[in-house]
Amino acid sequence: MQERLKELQAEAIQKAAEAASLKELNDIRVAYLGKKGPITEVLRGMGKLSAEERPVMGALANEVREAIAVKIEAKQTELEEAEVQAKLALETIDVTLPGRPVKVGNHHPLTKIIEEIEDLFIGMGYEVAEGPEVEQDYYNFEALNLPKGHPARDMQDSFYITEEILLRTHTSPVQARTMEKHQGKGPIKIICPGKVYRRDNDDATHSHQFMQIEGLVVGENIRMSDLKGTLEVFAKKMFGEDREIRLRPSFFPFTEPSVEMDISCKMCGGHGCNVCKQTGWIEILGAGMVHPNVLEMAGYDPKKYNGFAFGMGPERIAMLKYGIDDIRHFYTNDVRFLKQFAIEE
Ligand code: FA5
Repeated sequence: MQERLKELQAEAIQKAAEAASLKELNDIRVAYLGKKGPITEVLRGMGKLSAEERPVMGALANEVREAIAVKIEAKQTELEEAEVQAKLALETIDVTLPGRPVKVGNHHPLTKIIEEIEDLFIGMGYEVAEGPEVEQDYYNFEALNLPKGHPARDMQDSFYITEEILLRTHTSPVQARTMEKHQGKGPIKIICPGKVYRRDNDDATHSHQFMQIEGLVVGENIRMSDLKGTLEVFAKKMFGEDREIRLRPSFFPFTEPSVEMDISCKMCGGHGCNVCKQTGWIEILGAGMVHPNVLEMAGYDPKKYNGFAFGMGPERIAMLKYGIDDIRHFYTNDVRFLKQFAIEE
């Protein structure tokens, strides 16, 4: 029995030393030290021994168990350490390798153009004002000299929510709101960028939802020449000195006199194409001197104050500036289109 125990000890220690993995080592532990293991088996036979031999054998069995357990434990520490080292070796980072480029987004071309226009006007002393997209009929039309039933309301086909509430068809209601806030006193110089909505059929230059930037100047002795000069500075800065600009007489109920400004079409060099509808020109804004009725409704005395206003479409400006042939590109979010505007950031 003594010999058998010694044999088992040597065998277990040998196997533990050769174990190549923690799993293998655990199997050895279970095999030799477990309840169904050979040492337990040997101990079961102790009943046949004499009273003197029994404690001696018991002590030896415990020694053997202890020796095997110590060896297994030492091997376990060794294997665990080796496992950590192997993992570390696998995770070694070579800091000299070139990094993988991170995909970075860029500003939407419309955001860029709107910020550029804002910066230009801020540089001329304007402030940026905003108003709600879901607007009252009063501010969108009535306060702009367009009473209910006025035929000129048909110029802007509207999305009504209730009889009195609609999605604003232009940014001009911000004019009316700002003037009302000033309670008829003092000068105003604002630009108002924002989204507007119309029941227009989508085509190369029309969208049912688009952006506008409104401008409003109110003060004393403001003249049509101030408006013309401002628009010229804007157009030359935006499109370059060489692009042609024209002002055409027009009609808006909230301005008198009214004009529209066109820029020569970049796509066809003025010869005519589907972007300019074969005219060689693209209309980018409407403008005029603020109608006395509009000033009066907002609390300004039209005998003392006057002003000018304009409203432009940044999509069309971006199309002209970047040579984009269809307004729908701005809203279909094709990354191949959007990425082209990353270069200039
Ligand atoms: C207006 O909306 C007036 N509120 C502008 C104005 C303001 C005039 C202040 C006088 C004083 P109009 O409907 O022409 O005007 O639109 C102005 C600009 O918005 C147009 O020149 C064009 O650039 C753009 N625009 C109009 N409809 C669309 C559309 N469906 N899709 C894209 N851009 C459009």
